[in-house]
Amino acid sequence: MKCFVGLGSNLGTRRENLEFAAKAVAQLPGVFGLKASPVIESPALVPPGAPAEWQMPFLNAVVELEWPGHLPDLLHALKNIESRMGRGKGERWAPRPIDLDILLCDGATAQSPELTVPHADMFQRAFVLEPIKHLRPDARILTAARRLKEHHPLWMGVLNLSPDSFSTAENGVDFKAEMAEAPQTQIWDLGAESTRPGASEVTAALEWERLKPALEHFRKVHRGMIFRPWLSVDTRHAATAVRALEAGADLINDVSGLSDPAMTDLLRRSECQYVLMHSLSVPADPAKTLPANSDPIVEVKRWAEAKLEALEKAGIALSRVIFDPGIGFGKTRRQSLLILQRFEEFYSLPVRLLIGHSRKSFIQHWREAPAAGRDPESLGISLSAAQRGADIIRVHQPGMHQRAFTAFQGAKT
Ligand code: A4P
Ligand code: MG
Repeated sequence: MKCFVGLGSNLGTRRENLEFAAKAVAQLPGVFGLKASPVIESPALVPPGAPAEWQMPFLNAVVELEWPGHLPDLLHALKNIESRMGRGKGERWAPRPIDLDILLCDGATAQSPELTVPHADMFQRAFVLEPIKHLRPDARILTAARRLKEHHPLWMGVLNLSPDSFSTAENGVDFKAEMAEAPQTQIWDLGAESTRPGASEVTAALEWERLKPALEHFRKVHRGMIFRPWLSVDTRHAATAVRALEAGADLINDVSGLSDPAMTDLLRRSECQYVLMHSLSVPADPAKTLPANSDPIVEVKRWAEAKLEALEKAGIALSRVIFDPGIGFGKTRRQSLLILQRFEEFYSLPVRLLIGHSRKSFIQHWREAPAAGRDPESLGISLSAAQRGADIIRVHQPGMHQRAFTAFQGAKT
C-alpha cells in the first residue's frame, strides 16, 4: 500500500539526518517506489511552557513509498531507525535528530494510542501539509494548508543561461555555489531563452546547447541524494523538454501555456511536473494585453480551467500540474497588480499555484528602475505572496528572499 511518512529534525546536522533516515526507509525489506517531497524549514512547534532552548528550527519533509506489510510493522521499523539514529526516550516534543511519523496510507487506517493513521494532527500542521502537498496536492490537503496561518512556499531560484537576459550567469551555473548562497532553494529553474519583452527567439538547438552542460552538472552534484532540489527547465519547445527530461529534469516550466501541441503528448509519456503559465504571446508583447473592459482574474481563470480540463482529458493527472497566472505576460501593470491583490481567487483551481513577479516591469508602478534594480520591490511582493499561501514563488536571488521570509515569519508569530 502507498504510505506517506513525515520526517523532522532539529538537532545535529539536520539535512544529513533527513537523508540518512530516508535512505534507511528506502532500504527496508519490500519498500519500493520512494519519492521525496521538498524540504522546508519551520520554527519548532513546542508545548506551552517548554524551555526556551527547545526553540530550534526544524527541517521537515515527507516521503511516499510502497509498503508491503501491515501498518504496525511499518511503525516498528520507523522506531528502529529513530533509535539507531540516537533518538533517546526524551520528553515529548523535545529537540530530536530525527522524528518519523506515519501520516497517511491509502486504504488503511489505525485508531489506537500506539498508532493513529491518518496522523491525528496532520491537517493542523504547516510542517506536514506544506511538504506533503507537493507529493499529493489533493483538494483536502491544499485546502487545509491554505486555511492555516503559517505557510512555507517553495522557493524557485531563477538561473538564466541566455546571454541577452537581464540576469546572466556568465560561465554557466555553479550549483554548489548557488546552493551555498541559498541553501533552502527547493527548485532551480534553468532557462536558455529570454522571454522578456523585446527578446529575440532562440532555436531549440541553441537552447539545448546552453542547457545540456548545466543539466549534466546538476546531476553530477546531486548523484545519489534523496532530498535534492528539483530541477526545472524553462522552455516552450517540446523538443527541448524531451531532452531535458532524459537528462534528469523534474519539472517543465512552459511559459507559452501549451502552445506546442507536442507538449501534451510528451507529458502523457513522462511523469514530470508541469508549470502551466497563462500568456498571450511569448516573448511578451507589451501591446497585447487582456481586454481593458474585462476582469483579468476571471479571464485568466477561465483560460486555466479550459487548459486543465484538456490536460485531464489527455490523461495527465492534475497533481502534476502547477498553475502560474503569468504576471507581466499579456497584462497591463494594473492587471498584474490585481492578480497579486486577488490571488486567493485562484484557490478554486484544483492545482498548486506559482507566482513569478521578480524584477518584472509592472514593479515600475511604484518606481522606475531597470530590471536589476527592482529587487527591493520584488522582495516586498514575495513576502505578501508567501503570506497569502502561494505554493511556489519564483525569484532571482532566492537566498535573500528566504532569509527575509524567515525573519518576517519569526517576527510575526
Ligand atoms: N504514534 C501514534 N500514531 C503515530 C503515527 N501515525 N506515527 C505514537 C508515528 N507514531 C505514532 O511519538 C509518540 C508516540 O506516538 C509513539 O510512541 C507512537 O507509538 P514519538 O515520536 O515517540 O514522540 P514525539 O514525536 O515527541 O510525539 P508526537 O506526539 O509523535 O509528536 P509529533 O507529532 O511527532 O510532533 N515542529 C516543527 N516545526 N516540525 C516538527 O517536525 N515535530 C514535533 C513532534 C513538535 N514540533 C515540531 C515538529
Ligand atoms: Mg513522532
